[in-house]
Amino acid sequence: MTYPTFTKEHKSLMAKYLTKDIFDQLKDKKTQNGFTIEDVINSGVKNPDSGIGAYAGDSESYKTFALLFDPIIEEYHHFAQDDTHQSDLNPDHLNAPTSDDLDKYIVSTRIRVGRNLADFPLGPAISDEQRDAVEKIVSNALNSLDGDLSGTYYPIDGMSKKDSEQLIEDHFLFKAGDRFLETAGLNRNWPMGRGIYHNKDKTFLVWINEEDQLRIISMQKGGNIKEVFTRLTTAISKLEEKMEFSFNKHLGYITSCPTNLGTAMRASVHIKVPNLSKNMEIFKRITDKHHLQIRGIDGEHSQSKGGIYDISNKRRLGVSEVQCVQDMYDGVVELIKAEKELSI
Ligand code: ADP
Ligand code: CIR
Repeated sequence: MTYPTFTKEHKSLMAKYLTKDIFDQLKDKKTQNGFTIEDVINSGVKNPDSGIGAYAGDSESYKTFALLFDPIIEEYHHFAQDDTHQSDLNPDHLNAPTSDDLDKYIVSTRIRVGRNLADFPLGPAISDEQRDAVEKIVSNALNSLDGDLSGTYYPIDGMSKKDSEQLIEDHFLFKAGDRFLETAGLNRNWPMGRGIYHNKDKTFLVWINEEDQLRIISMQKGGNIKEVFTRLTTAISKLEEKMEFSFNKHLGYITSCPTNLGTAMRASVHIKVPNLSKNMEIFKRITDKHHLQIRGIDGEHSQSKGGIYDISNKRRLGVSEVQCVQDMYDGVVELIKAEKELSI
């Protein structure tokens, strides 16, 4: 492979840090799963509007291609190479009292973590057989859960179009990967090996073999953030008894996209803030202060509808899971205060 042609349209951190010199040092390297620098950067080269533009094929990619990943991780997470990751999944450490305001402005709350199995490559480098094996291991483990977490696994292959469209519209199911995931190799052999597990009330869900092998999700209507976090942490520890997740002390939980490393957690609310949406400067000032990201309500790269936004933590690495949720909670309380002031 030769050095890619970057235009001024290429805005990703990958395009910023992949100099010709770094490229030359990486171009002949390969991980044990055969992942190369060409595979790492393909999504960002083909999609100039990528923000990050790089994916890992296995945990080894983060070491083999560290000359590229380290500066990306450092800039995105403000996390230096000698820092170590902190984990805290104890809901008692979260200060998130409920209130009428939270329930009034928050339409729904969702917290997810990404996880991958220690013994398999990540999605961008996994083979069809390995992906099917992951599906089997994870769905069997899920099917043995009981109580509030007990539910059913639904493979996407064989699901009716009507059912899958309804689940996507209701924010429960993922769609086939967009052009970013497609060029990262994450849509190969779609929809085989992919599926969703959920309990009866759809408050506990696990996506299998999307961007990560597991996306463990706790969600419900309204603004009881602590209840959602507590359900999630219980589920994580039950699953940890049944499988080993890919983890290292420096980068935390290993994920295919470097933005998810560490806690791999995104804690979000769908919040109705029509006045703030007309005052983006105030909106942005508050979200920046609390390290939050604003997304549309149909997921990443989507638009807001009816003044409802998806607000979530941006920090994931070098901060604990409790801190991720605390960032979101504190920011949301301040957003609601500002929204109320603007409505007077
Ligand atoms: P991820 O959270 O896995 O990084 P997305 O941003 O694509 O990915 O969101 C996945 C789905 O979850 C989308 O359908 C999105 O609308 C839904 N979602 C995210 N946050 C919430 C929330 N607080 N309430 C309801 N649905 C949500
Ligand atoms: C980009 O670089 O913009 C896309 N590859 C998405 C990056 C954000 N990460 C993610 O959704 N996991």
